[in-house]
Formats: sequence, structure tokens, C-alpha cells
Amino acid sequence: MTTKPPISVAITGAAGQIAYSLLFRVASGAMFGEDVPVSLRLIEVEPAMRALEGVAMELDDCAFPLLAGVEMTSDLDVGFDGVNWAILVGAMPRKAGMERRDLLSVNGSIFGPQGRAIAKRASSDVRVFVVGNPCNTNSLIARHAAHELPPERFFAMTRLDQNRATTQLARAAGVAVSQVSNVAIWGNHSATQYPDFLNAKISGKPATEMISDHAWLRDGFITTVQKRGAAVIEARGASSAASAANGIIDSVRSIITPTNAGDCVSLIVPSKGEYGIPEGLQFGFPVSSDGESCQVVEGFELDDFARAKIAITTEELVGERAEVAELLK
Ligand code: NAX
Repeated sequence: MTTKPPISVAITGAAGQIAYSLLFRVASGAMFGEDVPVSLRLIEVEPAMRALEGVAMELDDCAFPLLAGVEMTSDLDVGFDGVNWAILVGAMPRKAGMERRDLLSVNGSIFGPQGRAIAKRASSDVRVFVVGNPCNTNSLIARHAAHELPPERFFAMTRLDQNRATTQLARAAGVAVSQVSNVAIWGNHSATQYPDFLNAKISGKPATEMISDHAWLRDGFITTVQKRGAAVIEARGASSAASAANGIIDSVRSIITPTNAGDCVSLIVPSKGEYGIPEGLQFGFPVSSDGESCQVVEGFELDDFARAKIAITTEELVGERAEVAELLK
């Protein structure tokens, strides 16, 4: 029997498809460890509460020994009360004919109030991990709305992209995925992201030494990773869910666990101007954790090709920030 106090985790979009792959793994101990109880706050919009009740029934029916409690609510003040982690998955998907600007402002009306409720209600050690798209800018909106909290508590997800890139590199080199390290995803979690092969390592050596087809690295590799989400939708008829949930588990674990020496994890964190990225953007960087806090890893080699790619994704994020400027005051 474990005697550790439970970690309280709020998850929005809890009746959605990513959550359906996520909640059961969190409750089983995959996120915080097999000796750490968890208490779940499942947050949904009113129309999804009935479906959420069904999910909660299934959590009951698993009889997870680590699951210390499940609460369902559409009230943000209740949902974020005392939580140690806020995992923000629910968002408004882009609908046909919707401009990016409309999408950003609709999501502003979700992530602004959530940020404020987190600042007001959550535990003083709260960390916020944003998945709902456009996740960089949604995490920027939440961070600004929760200006009482230190900015470095706000993260968003590029880990699914890192994992996708890792598998592509392993396949190309004919090695196991465990041999691939130091894979960074730069910038926006969108089709402009830059998956970095130049600094990636395979069996401890530069990926560019282990993969001779450099034309593929500069083109096919990058576009495969950038467009993988669309390829999954095309094949499955639905967007990535289990792999996204897995990315969330990997991300949180990598924030609370020291990073191996010489390796990095891909996370979206606030820019302090590293690598010339405008300060304040929520930007995908190579990051390392000491188990308590995360730092952008300095010293990555960026050639002209990489700089040009990073400039494109930076420009997109600067544009998104300008479009939600009203929400950042
Ligand atoms: P679903 O549409 O299956 O589920 C979303 C759920 O969120 C719904 O149940 C909806 O009722 C709920 N919701 C909407 N607004 C809410 C609010 N204000 N408060 C609480 N709940 C709310 O989408 P799903 O496939 O689970 O994807 C969720 C989000 O993850 C989407 O925005 C999606 O684009 C994003 N993704 C992000 C990824 C990343 O790497 N950062 C990858 C996967 C995914 O595409």
C-alpha cells in the first residue's frame, strides 16, 4: 500500500478521444509512477457531461488501486481547485471555412478563463500543460491570463512530433527507436514546425553520419513529420488520439524526471530569447529537466538551412501572437 499523498490532476476535454486514451493510463500510474496515487478532476462542457459520466463509470470499473478520486465538473473554479497539474486538452477544433484568426479568438475565450481560474484556484505548485490546438498560442493566452504564476509553469506539446521524428530516424537508420536521442522540434506545433535532424543522434553518433540519404533528411523526413497528423486523419478517419495521449504521458514524465546527460526533450516553453527567438513566445525548443525545473538546452548547432526553417515557424508564431494581442493585455 502506498502512503504518498495523491497528485491532483485536472484534465479538460475529458470526454474527448485523446482523454479516452489518457485517463486510464494516468489512473494506472503511467504518468506519475506506480506508487503515486492520483485524483482526477475531469472538466467538460455541459453538453458532454453525460458522455463523461460513462467514462467515469469505466474508470470505476477498472478498480485502479492508485485512483484516489474522480470528480466531474463544467465549473472551472471547482475543476482547478487545489490541482497540482492542469492538462488542457479540450479546445475548439477548426471547422470548414474557419479562418485561423477565428480559431484563435474562439480558443482565447476558452484558455483565458481557464488561465484565470488556474491562477485563482490551483495549488501554488501548479503546472499547466496545453494540448488543445493551436497549442503554442493557447498556452500563451493561458499564461498571460494567469500572470500571477511564474511563466515557466506553462508548457505545450511537441512530444508527439518528437516521437514521430524518432521513429522515422530509427527506421531510416535500421536501428531500434531506443538508439535515437537528442531529437528537437523547433517552433510551432503546426505544419511549419522544424524537426531537427542535424543535432539528432543515433547510437550516440550524429544522425547525418548514420543516415547517408541527406536529401531525404532535408525533405522527406521533415515533411513526413510535419504532415503526420494529416496522414493519420486520412487513414484512420479521425485524428491522432492514442499517440497524442502517449505524448502527454511522455511530456509530463520528462518534466518531472531528470533528462539523461547529452539528451533533450521537445517541449513548448516560454522563450527567454534563446537562439534569438522573440522573448515571451511559447516556442518549441530542446529542453532538459533537473526533475524540478526545465531549461532550454543551449549550444545546438544551427546551419543556414535550420535557421531558415526556424525563421518560418517563428514568423508564424509571431503572427498568431499579433492576432490574439487583445487577449494578452
Ligand atoms: P475531441 O473533439 O475528441 O475532444 C475534445 C473535447 O474537448 C470534447 O469532448 C469537447 O466537449 C471538449 N471541450 C471543448 N471545449 C471545452 C472547454 N472549454 N472546456 C472543457 N472541455 C472542452 O478532440 P481530441 O481528439 O481529444 O483533441 C483535443 C485537442 O488536442 C484538439 O484541439 C486537437 O487539435 C489537439 N491535438 C494536439 C496535439 C498536439 O500534439 N499538441 C496532437 C493531437 C491533437 O490533434
